[in-house]
Amino acid sequence: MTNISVEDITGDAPQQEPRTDWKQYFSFSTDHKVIGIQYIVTAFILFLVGGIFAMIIRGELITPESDLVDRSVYNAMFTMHGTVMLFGWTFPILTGFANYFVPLMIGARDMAFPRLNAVAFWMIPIAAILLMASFFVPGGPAQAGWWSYPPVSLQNPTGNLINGEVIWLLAVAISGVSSIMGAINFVTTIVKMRAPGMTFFRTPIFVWNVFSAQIIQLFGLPVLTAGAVMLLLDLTVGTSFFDPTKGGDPVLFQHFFWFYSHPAVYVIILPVFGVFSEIFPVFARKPLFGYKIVAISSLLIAGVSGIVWVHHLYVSGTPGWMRLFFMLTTMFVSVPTGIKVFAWTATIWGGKLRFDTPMLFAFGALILFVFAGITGITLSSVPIDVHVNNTYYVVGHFHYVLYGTVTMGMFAAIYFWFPKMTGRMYYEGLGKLHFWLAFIGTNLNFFPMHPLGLQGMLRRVSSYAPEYEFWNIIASIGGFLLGVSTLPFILNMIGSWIHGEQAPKNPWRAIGLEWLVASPPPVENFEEIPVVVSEPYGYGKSEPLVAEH
Ligand code: HEM
Ligand SMILES: [Cu+2]
Repeated sequence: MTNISVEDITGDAPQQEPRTDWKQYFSFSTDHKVIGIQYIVTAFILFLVGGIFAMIIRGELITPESDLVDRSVYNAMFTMHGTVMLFGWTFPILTGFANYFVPLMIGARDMAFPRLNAVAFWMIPIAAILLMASFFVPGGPAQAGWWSYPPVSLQNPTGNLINGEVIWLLAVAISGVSSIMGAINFVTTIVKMRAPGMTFFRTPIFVWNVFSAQIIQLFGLPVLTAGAVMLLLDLTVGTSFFDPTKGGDPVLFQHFFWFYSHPAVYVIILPVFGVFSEIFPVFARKPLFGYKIVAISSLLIAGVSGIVWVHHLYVSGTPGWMRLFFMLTTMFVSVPTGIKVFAWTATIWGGKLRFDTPMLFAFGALILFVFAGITGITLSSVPIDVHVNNTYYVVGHFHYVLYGTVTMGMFAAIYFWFPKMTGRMYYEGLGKLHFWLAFIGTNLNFFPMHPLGLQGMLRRVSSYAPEYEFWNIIASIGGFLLGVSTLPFILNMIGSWIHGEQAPKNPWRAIGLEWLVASPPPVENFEEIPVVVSEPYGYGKSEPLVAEH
């Protein structure tokens, strides 16, 4: 291994980093930091693509009639919107941050398997291009929703072998294989490559949460992949696993699908909880309240998440005893989750709060998450879910999770770590503008979906009864506001990356190994592998984090 010291790279002034040549970001690099940024930028581009689909959906729904796009185009829009947002935005951006920061946070020079890491990344743009190509095949993209339930997904109106649904299944399978590779890499890295002294109970919560999330990937993804392959066989070679007209069982697919896809929600949200746990102590200048319990609660969430999936099948002819069992397990998940919310509140409580953009986003996301949690508990209850299943109430609930918490949480992470990753400061004013547009837009867009759902407006429809018009107009205004909110963000990121002020090593005066190295970190991260001597989050305490040498 070549030993490049910080000075070799930075010269005399440690902050005058030579920039990573932009061409590197288009190469098969095995550096976890390059790969991290490749993931993050790719994910953001796909976020914009998914956002354009969302704008078309909201444009259609501003009037009760189906007038903007054809109904089958509308079906394709919500299918592609959900698919791109989940498989193109949330998973890849989280993998991006995990890639960049897990090795730095645990004191490693790279991931355990750098080449596997690069292969896993490059599968994402391939899957994305494949998915977009489905716009150009006869019949257009898949239209069966992001969960692709048979028998709808088994209809093949054009009769072609290459059709939107087949392409959709291939793209999802590629992204699944990429995630399995990632999971093997993260779990190995976290178990094997921690610096001396970095015991599990000295590891930052972000790392704990990536670990918990990746364990879910390991046990869940093979099940989804099996279900997808069986569906692909039904669709192409005429097997009948799920085709009711040939004796198959469509509900079986729902089990395959949700056995993974419910836990997948925690794969997405756990790293966001990790980001909260990193940001709140820094901006409150207090240690994370109940560090060990917060850490353990992540593993508990991962464990329990494996036995809740049937809450998506309450109305699929599920027997009563099963509905009762899964209602109770689902409600139980709120216990470790509640512990975390309590710990963050206690961390913030009485702290010397500073509301820089990362904190604004994290704090706003926490508020929106509490709201999402409350509607989530209502949905776990069988009688309520039977009433609102397949209505906009559900869409409202999960957007408070996926936009309000996950997407806002990811913006918090971007602002928090932007100085570290680029060596530049972002513009605070633009950051705050972005926050307020996004926070107001989220509520305007997604709150109205709750009354709409309770009144009975179904999801996945392009026309609706005129009495639903009022709330839909509000929601569309909120949607367009969210679209607009990305403009100051894009401007800020591009502008600051090129012209921003030089960032110091540790602009937030945060405690953690990643803040001990230059911004951006040198190729090999640490000149000398640090020796960790204390727990993380020692704000207000005097003990050092690493041994002096
Ligand atoms: C500007 C932001 C957004 C707007 C305006 C928006 C709007 C919508 C609407 C109106 C639907 C329901 C479509 C229908 O049932 O007819 C929907 C579905 C969905 N959205 Fe979003 N959304 C946004 C952001 C996001 C984000 C960030 C995610 C995930 C990270 C996401 C994930 C989903 C999923 C999974 C579905 C379900 C698709 C399906 O029914 O198969 N959305 N969105
Ligand atoms: Cu679920």
